Amino acid sequence: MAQRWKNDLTDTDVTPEFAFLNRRQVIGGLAGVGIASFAGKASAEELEPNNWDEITGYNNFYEFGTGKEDPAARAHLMTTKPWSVKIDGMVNNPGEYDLQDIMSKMTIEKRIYRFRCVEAWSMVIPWNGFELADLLDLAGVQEGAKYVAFETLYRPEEMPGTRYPVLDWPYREGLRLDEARHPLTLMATGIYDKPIPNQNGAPIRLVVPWKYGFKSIKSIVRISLTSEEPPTSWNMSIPNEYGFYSNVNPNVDHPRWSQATERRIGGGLFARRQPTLMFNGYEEEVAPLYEGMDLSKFI
Ligand SMILES: Nc1nc2c(c(=O)[nH]1)N[C@H]1C(S)=C(S)[C@@H](COP(=O)(O)O)O[C@H]1N2
Ligand SMILES: [Mo]
Repeated sequence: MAQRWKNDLTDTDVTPEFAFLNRRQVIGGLAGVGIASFAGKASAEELEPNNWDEITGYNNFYEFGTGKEDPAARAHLMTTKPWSVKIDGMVNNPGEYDLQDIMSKMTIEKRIYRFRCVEAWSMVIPWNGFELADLLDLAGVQEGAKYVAFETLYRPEEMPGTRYPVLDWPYREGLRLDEARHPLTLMATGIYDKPIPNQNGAPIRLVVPWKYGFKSIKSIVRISLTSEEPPTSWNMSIPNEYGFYSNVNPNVDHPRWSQATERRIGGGLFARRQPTLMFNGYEEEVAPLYEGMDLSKFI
């Protein structure tokens, strides 16, 4: 298995929000996964995380409405305790996994990732979480499994947005198994060392930083290993606009807008748009996953 991708914050077991805020964090840029240390590498760059209010006040979570402020206003309606994740399909140890139980077995790390929404806005978010690969190992992936499918909680009485058929609920996403096992792929359980707020996908959500934001499915209740590419909500809804892969790619425009640049949330009214990076800046790490694929076809 590939070596862990390391960018834990340095000085700390307990990090209050101010420590996150007052320190510029180093991220990124390993010369390929498998190199032990990243700090000081030429390709490393500094990222300034967005603040708590930006990260928790401007969200997409259509189960609570389609407005960017709907999740912050309504997601408190969702109850997240107790929480379990059903893991099924092509695994040796299928079952209903209690979240506390899962977390006690995982290594919780800090990761500062760029986040790029398909609507051409972006943020930088300091997550806490564990690698999906470790959870897959716990479940025991069987030979022949090629994809991982995810489902969000569907509980209409707590999710006013699901009264409308904007998407075919429950929200569904999927990854190829090698994408799912990539060390950048995180199951996030915290932000700024606090539990993830409901609007950001409590109590557990996926984070795939080189893909458009909609792949990072929130409030996950089911993970299934399959041999066939699983259906995904946005692809089912608008197939010519949203493909299965949805890698961040400034060279392939969305049918209705350019993907060449992005607006960093919190940059202020007059902030300049910034160029979008191939694979959202994680090209060195993830380009090998797509060798030989025509990325203008496999959108
Ligand atoms: N269940 C669910 N997950 C979801 C969404 C959603 O509507 N429902 N929206 C996606 C989209 S489009 C984006 S951009 C990100 C937003 O994550 P954030 O609110 O933490 O920034 O969540 C993704 N995950
Ligand atoms: Mo998005």
